[in-house]
Amino acid sequence: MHSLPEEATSREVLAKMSLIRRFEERAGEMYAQAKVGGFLHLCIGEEATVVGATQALRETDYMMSTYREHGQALARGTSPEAVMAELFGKEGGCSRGRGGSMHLFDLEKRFLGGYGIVGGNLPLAAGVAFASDYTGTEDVTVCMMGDGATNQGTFGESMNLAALWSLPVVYMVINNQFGMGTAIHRHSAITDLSKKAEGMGVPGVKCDGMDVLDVHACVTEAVRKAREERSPQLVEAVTYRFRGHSMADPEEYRSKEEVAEWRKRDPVLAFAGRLVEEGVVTEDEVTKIDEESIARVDAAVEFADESPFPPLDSLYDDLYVMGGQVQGWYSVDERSPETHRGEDEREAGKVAQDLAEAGAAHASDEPADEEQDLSYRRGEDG
Ligand SMILES: Cc1ncc(C[n+]2csc(CCOP(=O)(O)OP(=O)(O)O)c2C)c(N)n1
Repeated sequence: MHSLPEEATSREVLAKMSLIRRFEERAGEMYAQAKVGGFLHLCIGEEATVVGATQALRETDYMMSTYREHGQALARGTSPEAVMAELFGKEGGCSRGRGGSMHLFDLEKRFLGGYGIVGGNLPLAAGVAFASDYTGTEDVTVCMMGDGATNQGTFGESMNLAALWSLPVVYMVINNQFGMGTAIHRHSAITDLSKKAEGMGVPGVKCDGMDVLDVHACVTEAVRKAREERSPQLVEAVTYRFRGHSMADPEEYRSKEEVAEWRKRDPVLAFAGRLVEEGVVTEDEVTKIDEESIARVDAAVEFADESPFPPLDSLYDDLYVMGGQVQGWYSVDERSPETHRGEDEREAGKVAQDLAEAGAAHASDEPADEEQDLSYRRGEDG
């Protein structure tokens, strides 16, 4: 058993886990009230993995995550207001309402997202680590993924380059034991994921993802090796998500008994219990910390409610569109200097409507294939 950190740190760790728990619960409620659109993936049950890892980083280190990343942003120090407003798609959000739940981003906190593509963040993290190395800084990048992401091609590609180029990166698998509705033993030939990158030259360790101190100890050592020895590392934190994959998950792939069994190891309650047992805080103080978290989240919801939606005429701001490489009604034609259809959207007025219609017509030009699996169009894949 790891010994507790000093009192102030112990309280900070509990407060962060408690804030994440209360934030996620409320985010789920806001989704049910249709204040949040698109998909919503909660990390309830996984708080120890997020906070244990974040506490191991310097302010100047980078962190990247998946679409299940509200906790990471909060733990990194993005305000609950900015995260909640982003979920609401509002201008006050950390991605100015453009990203939503899956695309939180906060450069100031060196939190580089928020990625909806499973495994898509892995090579990007290698790139960030390469940049740190190339520019001669001591910064380390921690890149988180789920167990399902370890089956993506990007996993092998990224591990190989990280080892080949001695990149200062720690890849962290938050193994919640399911990729959507598929249990790990049904999706991965190797279930000890800490070993999965060994053949590519990246050594790994496994830690107890329900124990914030164990996660912290493992990630701290991995970060040290990445920083000082320029040796990329893999950390597997074994945990469990207490809620469904996303808000639209009937959870038919696991039993209520299994969930109840894991809930007995609730990482927030376990850490609070330990602090009380060792006399660091009283039970009343634990209640107070919880109440403060609820109040922080209340304020975040109020802020998000009051924040405006982004102005309609900013719709095309910040879009990066290639030239001839991307064929489509929306692509920018770089072959001649004058303004083309769609490039001057602020002055567009009615043209915007014409363009939307042209886009729709273009899309419906595709021959329909009756046999095609259209489940993604019904939004079941998120
Ligand atoms: C490249 C890609 N394929 C499929 C999906 C659909 N999808 C969304 S989440 C998910 C499961 C990923 O599971 P895991 O990596 O274990 O992360 P977790 O959701 O458990 O945190 C899948 C297959 C996607 N977003 N991206």
